[in-house]
Amino acid sequence: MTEIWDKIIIHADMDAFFASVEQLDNTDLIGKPVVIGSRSSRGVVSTASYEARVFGVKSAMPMVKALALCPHAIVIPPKMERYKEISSIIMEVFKTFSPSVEAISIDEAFIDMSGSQRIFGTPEQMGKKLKNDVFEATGGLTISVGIASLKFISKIASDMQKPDGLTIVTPENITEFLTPLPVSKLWGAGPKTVEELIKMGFNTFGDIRKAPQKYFSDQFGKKGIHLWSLANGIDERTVTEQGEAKSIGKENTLEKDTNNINEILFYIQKNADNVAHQLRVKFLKAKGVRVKLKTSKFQLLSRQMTLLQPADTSKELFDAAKILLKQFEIKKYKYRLIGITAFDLVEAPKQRELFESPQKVKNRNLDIALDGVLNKFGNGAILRGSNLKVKDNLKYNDKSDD
Ligand code: TTP
Ligand code: MG
Repeated sequence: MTEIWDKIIIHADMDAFFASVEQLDNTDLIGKPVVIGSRSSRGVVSTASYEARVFGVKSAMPMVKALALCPHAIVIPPKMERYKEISSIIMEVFKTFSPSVEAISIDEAFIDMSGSQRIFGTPEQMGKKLKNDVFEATGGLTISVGIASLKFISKIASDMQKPDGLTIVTPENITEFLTPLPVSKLWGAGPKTVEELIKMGFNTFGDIRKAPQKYFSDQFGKKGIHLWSLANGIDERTVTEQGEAKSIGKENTLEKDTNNINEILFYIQKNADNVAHQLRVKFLKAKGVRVKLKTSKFQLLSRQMTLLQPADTSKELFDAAKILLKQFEIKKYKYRLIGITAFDLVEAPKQRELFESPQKVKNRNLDIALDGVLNKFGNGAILRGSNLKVKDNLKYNDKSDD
């Protein structure tokens, strides 16, 4: 295979991830049916080793049912910290292949290898090297890899020959690959949509391809166009590196509900400090700001805006939030939760001062001074003088939503 592909996208996903880590850490478990989850009557299966899957055990199944299917299963409670550690190792391996890595869960990512054929060789050589490097770096874990010129096809492909699979779909083979696939493989079609499609007589991608696009948009609206496009091998999506941080937010649940504007501003300011700090640490700027209020009756209200310029200082976020607050009918309700989120994140240029007004540089310098204190003593370390009065109303104060 010597042809050069226009785009090469890898999707890589660890095999029976949590269970395989347990087998790696305890060789007595190798070859045995291992089920991760709590044994309690309401416990749910996180995942199962392939030895347990033979009995029908799978993720999200009640533990009681799993043990009925496989009574000799070895049940192990999850060790999240350990799985996260291994996750970082595999993500590091991915980054040695391409700067463009989009992690989509703890054990899987897209890697954009477009234009790398001269360095890494054919897609097959890339896949083999990736599997080998993950195996070596983790001390013996296997990963399944799918490679295609379209994102969603690489995702379907990585699942085709699990465990320890390598599935390559060349651009010429796309139609042949997609035609027999069941509609349940359509990315974005939930169980309800799948049921509807089957009822309408669409069992495979091939069935969908025979229908005109208009039929799908009439039946399902925008989503219909998306599903029809996938079935036809059309997918414009690219690998987005910032996959892990699409937004950064901070919110507080209060001890006592309030609609006092000064109190609300206090929490907004405090959260803006925190969010701006996180943005700067990650060298990101936000193009949008959202304010979120939850009423005493748990109704969630939110307002958002696009900023004139991407921002990463507390003052800029706070100023935007103040404008947004005017759009709520504040006095109409009392609030139990107050939050601010920065979204539409872009990478911040490193030499930003060169292009900024003296006032903006001053804002940033104040924020950077706060960063120093926060880094050294943790997030609770500093409160602005104007904010000290109301801090007692905090129930628990640290919920990030990024
Ligand atoms: P998956 O990649 O979906 O599953 P897996 O790695 O266990 O198995 P496969 O070989 O089919 O990829 O999810 C990764 C981990 O996320 C999984 O090991 C446990 C966890 N998880 C849950 O806790 N609950 C769930 O419902 C699912 C699907 C996964
Ligand atoms: Mg997996």
